[in-house]
Amino acid sequence: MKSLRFLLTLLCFIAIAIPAVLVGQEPTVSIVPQPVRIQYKSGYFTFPQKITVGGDQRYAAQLQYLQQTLASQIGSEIALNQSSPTIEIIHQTGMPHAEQYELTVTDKRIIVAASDLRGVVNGIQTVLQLFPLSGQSIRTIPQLQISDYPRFSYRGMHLDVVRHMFPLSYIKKYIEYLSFHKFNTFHWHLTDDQGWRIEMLSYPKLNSIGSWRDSTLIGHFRDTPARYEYQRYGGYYTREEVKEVLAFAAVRGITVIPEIDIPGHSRATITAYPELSTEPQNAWGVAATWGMYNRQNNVLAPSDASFQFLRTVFHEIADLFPSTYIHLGGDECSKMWWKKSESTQAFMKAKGIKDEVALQTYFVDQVAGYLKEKGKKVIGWHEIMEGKPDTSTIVMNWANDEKALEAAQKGFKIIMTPGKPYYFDHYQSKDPADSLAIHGYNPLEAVYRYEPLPEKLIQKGFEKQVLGGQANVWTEYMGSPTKVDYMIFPRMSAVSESLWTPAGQKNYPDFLLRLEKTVIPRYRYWNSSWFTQYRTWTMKQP
Ligand code: TNX
Repeated sequence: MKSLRFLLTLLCFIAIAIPAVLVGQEPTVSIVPQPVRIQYKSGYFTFPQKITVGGDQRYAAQLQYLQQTLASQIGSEIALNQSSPTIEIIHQTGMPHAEQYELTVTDKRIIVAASDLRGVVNGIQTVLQLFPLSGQSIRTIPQLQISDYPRFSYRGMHLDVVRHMFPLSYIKKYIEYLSFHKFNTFHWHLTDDQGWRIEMLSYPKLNSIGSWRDSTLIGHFRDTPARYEYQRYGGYYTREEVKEVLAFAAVRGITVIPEIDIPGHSRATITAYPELSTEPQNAWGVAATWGMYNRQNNVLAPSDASFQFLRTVFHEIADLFPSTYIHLGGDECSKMWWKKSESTQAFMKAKGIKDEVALQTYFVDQVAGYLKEKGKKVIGWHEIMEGKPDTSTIVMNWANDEKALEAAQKGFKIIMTPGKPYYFDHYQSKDPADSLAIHGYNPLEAVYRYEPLPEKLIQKGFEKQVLGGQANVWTEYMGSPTKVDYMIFPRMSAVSESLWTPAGQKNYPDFLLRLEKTVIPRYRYWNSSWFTQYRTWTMKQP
């Protein structure tokens, strides 16, 4: 029996090693995002009968994560073994980069060394990519040494759970996607015109009224006449569910940044509490359609009631989420409501606020102050710099490089989330039969080739102000997890490499090979869908 097993192992080894030798290639590993440095050694690590994991107890939760994830991935049990584990996690101080890990594969062992939790998680993700998925017959890993750390400190993915809401299990799955790709931030867009998606203790009507809409637009926003599905739609994540997500994310090194979008995108809020609106007499209703300037709208009125509301709500959010940064939206706030509201104009006059743009800044400043009381800081969409908010605020730029330059010149730190090409609600093909999307064309190649640090900023010495980037997933046209998967994959894999790998080491053809070898099988393993025609739809398409 033993000799048969030996013979089988030998045959497997030959099957893998010989083809590489015949074509004169060293065996290589295929990792996304591409690590900073991989040094190959001669020889292999051959999987033992029983793989065990162990290591530094300050990373006990990550060890358990590795144990469980690897066990289900390879389809056999993995035990904890503190004395001589096959895969060991070591705490090693003095690594020069945050989130760095060093991974060593010898003939008998795999060692991950890191000096912080995210470094450990990043190392674990590389280990998971070195191992086969159940059903694959690989039994060896080349001996090697990987030294790896991120190019940018902020690497995020956003998800709008308002236009469509997704089950808690999918929120966790999404966070798993992020961790796998070595992102470190999940931006959770929790409120908007079409609903309020987080349980609030202080203002319960945000949930009993604001979380539900009577109907939902069918088809594209531009279609006339507009058609609706007349069915109550909505819901919200309870505080217990949010805590579950936060715990799940923490193990995986992911910070969750909640977004409460103010002072625009407030239809759900003013439906629940009309007294916060500039037109309280109006029966607003939670929005059933998309877009903002025409078919729906309204904003918060500046009043004692509104500021009391904002202080209480942001305090409640700040108490629930451990993240230092809280996102207050600030995008697309139509000024027309403030212009035509007598009480707003009176408020502005009393406070010496010169115009509606300054009023928007006033809102941002007030909320920043409330968050400061809780030791928190602000992120907002780039419209918040229409005025002059405090420069400890981070600007999330969804426009172009010019806007990034403006933000840098005003002294802000910036996260790059340009609509082109980091909006995944845009099409990834020009096939008229492709599944409905908002507009635009952001094919995989454009996403991969995009450089998150604009040349203009480098020339002016502002490169340190760009913290990183993020892709945004607005879900007007994504009604299910399957559709979200289809829109994010494989583009999310491309973003991960742009935010992690040194710019000079990016290589699109090589990325495609690694994608196909390592990542697409993972989508399949996750039972996730993805856009398959990415080799056809390139940047050259007219
Ligand atoms: C603009 S970008 C929005 C969202 C929409 C998105 C559609 C931004 C900060 N706000 O409310 O969903 O366009 O692409």
